[in-house]
Amino acid sequence: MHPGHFACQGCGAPLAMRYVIRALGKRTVVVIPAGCFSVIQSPFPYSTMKVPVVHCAFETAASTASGIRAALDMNGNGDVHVLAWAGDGATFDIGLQALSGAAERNENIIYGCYDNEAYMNTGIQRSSATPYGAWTTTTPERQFKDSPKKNIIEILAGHKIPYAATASVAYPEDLARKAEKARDMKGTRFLHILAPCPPGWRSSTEKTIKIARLATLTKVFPLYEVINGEEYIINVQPKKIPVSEYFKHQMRFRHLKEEEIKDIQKRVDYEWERLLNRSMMEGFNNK
Ligand SMILES: Cc1ncc(C[n+]2csc(CCOP(=O)(O)OP(=O)(O)O)c2C)c(N)n1
Ligand code: SF4
Repeated sequence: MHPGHFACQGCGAPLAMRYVIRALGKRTVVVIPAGCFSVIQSPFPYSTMKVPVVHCAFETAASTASGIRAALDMNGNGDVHVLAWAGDGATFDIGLQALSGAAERNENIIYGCYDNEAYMNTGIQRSSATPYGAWTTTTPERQFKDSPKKNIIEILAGHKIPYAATASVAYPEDLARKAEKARDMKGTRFLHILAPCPPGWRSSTEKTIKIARLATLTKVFPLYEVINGEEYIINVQPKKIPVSEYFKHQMRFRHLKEEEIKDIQKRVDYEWERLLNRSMMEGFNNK
């Protein structure tokens, strides 16, 4: 990426892109649906990317990427990577059908979702990636989001794609390694990258990395890989830090009462145990 992009200060999304695009290299086409990254990348005729970019309709990141893949293959450009790069709204909600179709066909594309846990570009509306308990402009305080964050990795793992992984801008070496691993595989590869958004999370711009790191250390956003939908590998061991430590830096959780935080802690601990159990099982193909 060139300097001079249009992200807000402290935005996690361009950081995530820098690590991924560096790993993929210049022979890459990037597909961007509507969302903050359409703006971050910059308006036509300017571009902060040093590779070709195709802007597409909100719900079509995976289908556009599939089409570009087919065209490149027909023209003998099989070595060019195709990266779909979408927010959580475009991935978890409105583009899920196209993504599921591409994953089921095992299209030879890399799909990166920078997850800022809401529709940020249109003013912080709730998405299905918004965590339980969070404030958004469509979930006012005391009517906070009362359903859990959709588990997108489980959904992708259910398609038995070769590679699905979570990553975070707070762990750049891990993120770069996962992007390189995805680069060197074929088929549908999915990267789910936590990318904090200071205006949407109501956090200080300088705390982006600290908050993202706390998400992993508190087990709220574990870092792991799923190979062929079966083999689970945990990459970072969390610490015994309560979720309240993660919440306290973000005003979007400030209305939560002690009891509510206790319930969230129980859920987070349960999900972690479940993930741990899965990581102890051997993949079906390894047996
Ligand atoms: C079909 C359709 N519905 C709504 C919009 C308006 N819209 C543009 S960007 C956006 C939000 C995108 O959210 P997300 O995918 O989470 O990305 P972020 O803005 O958070 O980066 C919306 C609702 C649109 N462009 N197309
Ligand atoms: S609103 Fe959030 S996601 Fe969008 S550019 Fe600003 S910090 Fe980044």
